[in-house]
Amino acid sequence: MSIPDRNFFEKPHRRLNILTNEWLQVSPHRTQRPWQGKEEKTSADDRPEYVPDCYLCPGNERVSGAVNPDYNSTFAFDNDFGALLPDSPEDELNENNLLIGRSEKGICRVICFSPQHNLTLPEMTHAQIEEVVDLWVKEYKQLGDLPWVNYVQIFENKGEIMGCSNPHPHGQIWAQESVPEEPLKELKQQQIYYQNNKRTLLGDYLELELAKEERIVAKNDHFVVLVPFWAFWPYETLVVSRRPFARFTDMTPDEKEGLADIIKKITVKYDNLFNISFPYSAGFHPAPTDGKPHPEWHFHMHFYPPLLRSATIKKFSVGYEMLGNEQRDITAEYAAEILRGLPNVHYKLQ
Ligand code: H2U
Ligand code: ZN
Repeated sequence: MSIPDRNFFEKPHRRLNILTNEWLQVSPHRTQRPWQGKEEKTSADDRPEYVPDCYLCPGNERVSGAVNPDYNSTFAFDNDFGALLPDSPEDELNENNLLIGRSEKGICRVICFSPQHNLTLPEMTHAQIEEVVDLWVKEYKQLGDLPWVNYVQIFENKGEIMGCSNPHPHGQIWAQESVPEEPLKELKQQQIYYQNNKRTLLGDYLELELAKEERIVAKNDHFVVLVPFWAFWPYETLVVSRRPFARFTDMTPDEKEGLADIIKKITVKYDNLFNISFPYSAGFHPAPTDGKPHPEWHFHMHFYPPLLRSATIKKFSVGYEMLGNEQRDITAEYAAEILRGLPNVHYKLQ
């Protein structure tokens, strides 16, 4: 097996996402193409600390009539409009193997990261982000311990462009019977690799990336953030634990601190990229909570930001991506170099 010269990476080529076993089309020569299409608006960030009609601010009434407590760090509650419900009646449908369906039970939670309406994760202190990490651990345990919950998906939609309904800093949790499609693909890939190698897929991948350095963005003693070789979104990153462990509940106190620190590092860099509060969907992939040991699973987090070349130009996932396959223009190496070079102090404080 030969290592191709740089020319290979400058011309159209494909890369394999080893976590999902799906191929990505990379077209680096296309970055020069002119843009006369849609430009997003950037909203001015002049939010006050407290907003009387925000349904997430402390002491306020939500749409359901429930009243938020006067919380002073984090706060979690059952989503008043949950996409999954715990009491869905159990049933199955199969007509001639053509119409196939199944009931699905679940619990949706909303978690407020801070009582302060105008904060975001990169603007919070390490100690404040650690409180959010502690809440994620607690929710993962409580929901995952329910005998019928087999996966706990924790995520954050940030920014209007990602469909976030409210700027108050918050995330969501969907806990359900089935393992959803994305972690299911990762489960299969990690199991195959572990069976063949007796080491985790992401452990070996991380070792290779640390030796090469070209896709590394930031690191601390417990976590590394990098642009994966197969990244689809322009500035997509992957946060990987240095120690292979599977669950939120496996983290040592030092690792929880490390997770808070690495989240601060990458989100500060993101905000500094275009000097805006940077939008993304981000979330964790811990092991399923199905009662099995999962030695193959390697805890990680994905950041999927939609912006391409400025605060107002979004990457569209349409056309070839919908009908053919995922595609990107700027290379993962270029994105990593840009992110790595950005300051570690938030642009508002520089
Ligand atoms: P997003 O901004 O990511 O959509 O999350 C906010 C969630 O808050 C959303 O799922 C819920 C919505 O259903 N919500 C409540 O539970 N109660 C409310 O009073 C308003 C919104
Ligand atoms: Zn608020």
